[in-house]
Amino acid sequence: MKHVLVIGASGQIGSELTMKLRDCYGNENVVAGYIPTAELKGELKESGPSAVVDVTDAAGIAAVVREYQVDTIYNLAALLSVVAESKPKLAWKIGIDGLWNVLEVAREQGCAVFTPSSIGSFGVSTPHVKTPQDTIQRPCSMYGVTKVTTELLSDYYFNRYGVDTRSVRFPGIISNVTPPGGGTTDYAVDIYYSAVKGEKFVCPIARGTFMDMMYMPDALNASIMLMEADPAKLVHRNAFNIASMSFEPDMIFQTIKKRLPAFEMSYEVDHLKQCIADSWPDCLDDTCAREEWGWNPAYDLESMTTDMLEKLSMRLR
Ligand code: VAH
Repeated sequence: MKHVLVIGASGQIGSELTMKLRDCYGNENVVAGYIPTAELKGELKESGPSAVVDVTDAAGIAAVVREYQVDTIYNLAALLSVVAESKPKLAWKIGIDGLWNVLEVAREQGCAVFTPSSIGSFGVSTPHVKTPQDTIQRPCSMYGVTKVTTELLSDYYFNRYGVDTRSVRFPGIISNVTPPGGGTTDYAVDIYYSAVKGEKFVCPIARGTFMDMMYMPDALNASIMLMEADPAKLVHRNAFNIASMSFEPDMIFQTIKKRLPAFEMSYEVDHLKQCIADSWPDCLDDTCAREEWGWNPAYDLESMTTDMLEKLSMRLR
């Protein structure tokens, strides 16, 4: 049975990924790694082992990997795109210095490593529609710079040292559990909260701005499927394009309004978020993921909206 460490277990993806991994591999076999300022709570804390893991502390990571005989590390430590622009040095320290520590521990102790990239790894010179798996990557944000470097460093550790590194390029992730923390795509989560609370939503992204988005259950399945995939079939490793839906603000608004007719939205464009969003692709070509490890999302905008409104209504009303 796998022994897994999730670094960044209190984050938007990490918190749900930890619970999903515990379902897959057994509660006791999945360690929730967290930083002291992001204390774990509730089922995440009670359902299995946890440990303080600061990605900038190599010795600390190594000690936890040894103590729990970890063979697979999901490294989700990162600053998201908007926050990274206000703290670029910290974004690099966590995203890349931290990744170096994780890869060195993995090399010394024989662990597989999953460190996600993002659609943020592309820039304005990348083809925006049906973005190819292999194409130009000249991002303009610090978040994007750390994600391209993540892909290259992970490839290097596989090619040079044989470390089993794998990852995907996540789109904007939408979930009904842990709110997002400082990203360009946060609007696609916040809009559902406003709708369920009966509040008018003020959208920070301009009408007509397409971005790839994905419901959390599909993102979690993609991460685990890839790490379970037959390595002999992987032509690519870091990082697979994965896609499930591409929409712009008016499309998600109309999908919600069909279900909640009183829901209203206006626009107040946030310049930084819009500048980042304009540099990202409209929609990815994820043929390689589908062919090499069977990627196949379950949710589209309609089914995600039904589930989001149902789950949030139960929790917030
Ligand atoms: C962000 N939600 O907006 C993250 C993600 C592709 C988007 O990286 O920064």
